[in-house]
Amino acid sequence: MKEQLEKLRQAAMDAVAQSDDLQALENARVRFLGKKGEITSILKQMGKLSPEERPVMGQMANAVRQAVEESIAAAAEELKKRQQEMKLKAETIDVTLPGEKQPEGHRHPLEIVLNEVKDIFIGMGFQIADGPEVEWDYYNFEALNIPEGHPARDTQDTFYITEKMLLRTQTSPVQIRYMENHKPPIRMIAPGRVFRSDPVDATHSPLFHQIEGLVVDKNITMADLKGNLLTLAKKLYGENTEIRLRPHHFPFTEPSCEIDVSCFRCGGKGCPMCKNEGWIEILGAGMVHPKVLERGGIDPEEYSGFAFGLGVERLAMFRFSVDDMRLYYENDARFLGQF
Ligand code: 2NL
Repeated sequence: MKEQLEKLRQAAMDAVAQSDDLQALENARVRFLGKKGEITSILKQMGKLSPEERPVMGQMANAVRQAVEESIAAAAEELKKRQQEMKLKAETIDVTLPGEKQPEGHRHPLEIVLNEVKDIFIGMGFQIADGPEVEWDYYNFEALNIPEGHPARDTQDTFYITEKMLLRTQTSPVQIRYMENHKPPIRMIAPGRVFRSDPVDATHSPLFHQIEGLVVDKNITMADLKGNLLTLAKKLYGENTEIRLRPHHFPFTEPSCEIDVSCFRCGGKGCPMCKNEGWIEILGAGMVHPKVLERGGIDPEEYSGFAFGLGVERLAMFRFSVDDMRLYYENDARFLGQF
């Protein structure tokens, strides 16, 4: 029995030493110390021993049980500690590791051009203003000297919401509102979305972007218009750029003109970009009509002003040599990724 106990002790210690997780350790405990365990069975056999042997063997068996119990407890402690360490290690975040590189986005080409133009005007001392895209007929037409019955009001071109409410067809309503709230001197631009019920093609879209500008002060003349817009053209297309004013008509300006810039591709010699004209139209402009100043609450006897409007899509098409405006709205990443 003594030998048997010694063997069992050794076997139990080996089993404990080989347990590399808590479940294996528990299995070892059951195997040796459980109700039907190998050490437990030996203890049950004590009764069969002679009275002289009993205390000696009993003591020995208890010592073995105690040693195995202690070694299991120590091993359990150790395993729990190791488990905790492994858990902590797995959860460790190395803050010095470089981050995962995210694919870079791109600014939308219309946004690029818009920001460029805005920056130029900010540099020239203009304020930037905006206003509602859903407008009253009054601000979009009436205040701009486009009375009822005028062809510009045609329901074919304008998205009406009610008889008196519409999607603005130009950003001019922002300037009217600005005049209502600001006294001259006024130097401002109004960039934004405008809406016209045009069928979509390479150069038309029902939603497009405009930048309109307004300057009002005492003694503003056509020379101010020309000087400011020449500066814009030079900053956009380079110092050697020239402009040319052609007579035109807008209901809200008098006189009115369209402004061409000398072709930034060929410098004016003629090329496919300017269709051999040497000039490219980029702006509409004029001296603010006295009736429009009046509607803005400004006395046309005391003040005068000039105004202009340009299409952002058109500018961006020239800028990036894109010949179909629809590309700007399709959000094809292969297109947008080029800017
Ligand atoms: C164009 C023409 C233009 C204006 C817009 C304007 C605004 C007020 C008063 C007078 Cl509040 N005029 N805006 C003036 C001339 C031309 O835009 O071809 N845009 C793309």
